[in-house]
Amino acid sequence: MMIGKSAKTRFGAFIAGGAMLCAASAANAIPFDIAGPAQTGIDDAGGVDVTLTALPAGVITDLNIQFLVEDPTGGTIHPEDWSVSLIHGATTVVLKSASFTTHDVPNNSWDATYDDEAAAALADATSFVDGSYIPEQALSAFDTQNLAGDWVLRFNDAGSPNEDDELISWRIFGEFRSTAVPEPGTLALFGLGLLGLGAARRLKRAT
Ligand SMILES: [Ca+2]
Ligand SMILES: [Ca+2]
Ligand SMILES: [Ca+2]
Ligand SMILES: [Ca+2]
Repeated sequence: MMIGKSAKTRFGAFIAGGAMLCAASAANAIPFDIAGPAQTGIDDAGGVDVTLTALPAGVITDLNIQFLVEDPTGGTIHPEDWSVSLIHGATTVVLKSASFTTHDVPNNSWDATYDDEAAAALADATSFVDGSYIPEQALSAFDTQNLAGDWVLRFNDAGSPNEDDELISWRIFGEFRSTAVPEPGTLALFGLGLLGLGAARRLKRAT
């Protein structure tokens, strides 16, 4: 079947309108990077919660977490002993379990980033090497949730407690969309898209 000229014009206007809307929503994706407090004794018996409170409200589209753990006495850290989870509202994501029986890369610090889009998961061979890892459970569980509110980083030592593991720093970072009222510029683009559709309809009627 041949596509008539008017149908082509209309389709073209639709694509143009859609492209404008996409450009508007991409421009609306805002990076965030929020630091939490340091915490001593994250390997204390009974577990330790560390909380940061995010102020900006908006819909999360990607969330990653980075933390730096160190033994300030210069001794070896023992992340193989503990699980670490990130909790927000009713959602808990396990970043790593206390599943390692070996400690293949002994060190006195570990700078870890957990990111669904990282190249690989943590393994015995890369245990506690600084770098980015795919978490045990997907951080995308937080996508579409509100960034605002408490974020709890939970450590739970299932091995030998009190080995001087300390949280030096941590942060959540990624992108979210503000839920604030759309800016006039966004509305203007949306209006242009609709104008394009209207013009296409008028063109169709004229032919
Ligand atoms: Ca993601
Ligand atoms: Ca990510
Ligand atoms: Ca321990
Ligand atoms: Ca130690």
